[in-house]
Amino acid sequence: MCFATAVLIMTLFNFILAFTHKVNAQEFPPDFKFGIATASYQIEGAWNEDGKGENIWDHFTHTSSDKIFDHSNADVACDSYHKYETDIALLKELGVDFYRFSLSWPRILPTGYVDDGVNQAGVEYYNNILNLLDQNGIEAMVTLYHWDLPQHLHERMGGWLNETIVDIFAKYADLAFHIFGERVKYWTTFNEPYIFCQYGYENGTYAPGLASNRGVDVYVCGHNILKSHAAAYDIYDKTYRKKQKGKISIVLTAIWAKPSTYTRKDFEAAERNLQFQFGWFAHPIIKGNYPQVMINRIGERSTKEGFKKSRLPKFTNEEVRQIKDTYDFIGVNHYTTTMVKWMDDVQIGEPSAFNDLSVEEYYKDSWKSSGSAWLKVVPYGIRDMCKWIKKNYNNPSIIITENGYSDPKLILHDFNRTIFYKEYLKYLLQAVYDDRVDIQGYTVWSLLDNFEWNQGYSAKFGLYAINFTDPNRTRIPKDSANFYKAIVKTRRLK
Ligand code: GBH
Repeated sequence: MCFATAVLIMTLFNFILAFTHKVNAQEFPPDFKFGIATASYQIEGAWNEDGKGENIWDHFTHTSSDKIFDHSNADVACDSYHKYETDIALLKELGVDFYRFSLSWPRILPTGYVDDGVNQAGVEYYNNILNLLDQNGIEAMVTLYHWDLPQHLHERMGGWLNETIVDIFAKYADLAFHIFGERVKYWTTFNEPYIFCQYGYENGTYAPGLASNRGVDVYVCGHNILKSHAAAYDIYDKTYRKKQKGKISIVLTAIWAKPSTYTRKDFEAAERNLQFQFGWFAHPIIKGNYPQVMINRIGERSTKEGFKKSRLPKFTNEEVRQIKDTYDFIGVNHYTTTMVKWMDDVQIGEPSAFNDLSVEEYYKDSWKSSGSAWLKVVPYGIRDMCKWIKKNYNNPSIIITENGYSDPKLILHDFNRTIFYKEYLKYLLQAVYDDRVDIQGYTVWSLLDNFEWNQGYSAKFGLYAINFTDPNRTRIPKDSANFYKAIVKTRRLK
């Protein structure tokens, strides 16, 4: 064989190699899991049926409907309390490996306290769901707390602002593990504490609507959440893990922060933004304490403001030991990206979490919008976020526990959503193959159009549409449902 032919063959060979690599890179790893998510308050309805206690969102929507965009509430919502069989049939249709849903604490414990008695009808409801999932070969990923605190706890003892909630939550978690744990593969304690502490106790835009003690309560909330998480993890670890063989962790807000320019200052601002957001919870759980930048900045500002102690509470050494390493994976909710720009520290005056952070945030004009002002379509953000977590937090196992796109109205031919998923998954695969991030699964938010918190029913995230004036709450598949179904089935993007 002459030299030229050999070169030609080699080139061809290399080309084929590169090509098959590209093709394989479209394929999800063999043990990668696909799921879809909901949350109790957003879908269940039946807000006062069969002994369920009131939760802070029932109370908030009933008393402050002006804070909800369309003045709506989730009294009926998707009526999933009565239609769970239909919902599970949809999961079966999609072919997902797991279903992520949350337990309504006051449906199980009307006052929040185990000692006040268990509501058997509530237990039955979740038993039915878990049994049906099991019969259909769908794994359960269960969130203990997706924002619907028993109203009684809020009124009687101050909810997340009172340290004694740690023990109250631990008892609820223990009960849930005991009753449901045999059928639960993944537990998560809290969904996005960054959001509910900030919106519930600093801005007041979410239940319980407090905004009277800015820069203080928000951190107390976070502190008690971290201790409650650790207590629940410890109980699972000591009493249930061996027998039930599940995994347990927490779900964190992960909005990617891109520096405005490639200057040291903007990099520092973007990094600080991530530390005040993701690091606030990830740092204690993975490394044992709050990010140093939070400790320093909140400490310094507190002193200047005349506080005797930092507004950011301190963990004792014992607490640091208890909180460190309380994760079997990290749950990552990723939707979007913000641009972050350095700015001079806000002058000392009224304390606030915003002032503690002191960065400027904006969206790029070129980013496509969705039905939610905060949700811009920035597909590469999911890859950069995962890479950042790998680098900063010892390469943890990651499960994307939420990712999704909203339409402003009922759209069945939801082309934008399909493109959204296609693009985000493309970058997720790059994180898996090119950056070697340990991503074990992916979860679509959400199964159904549902009650989108302060946006009411005006933002629609579902793969299945619901017309909320239809008393039957009929579920109608969107094009994106077929799209996701194909991905789950073929385990590949193209
Ligand atoms: C998730 O939070 C939640 O876990 C889930 O329940 C929710 O349905 C889903 O996202 C979609 O939003 O009112 O303009 O100030 C994601 C983070 C935090 C994004 C609150 C919207 C309110 C923006 N969300 N934020 S605004």
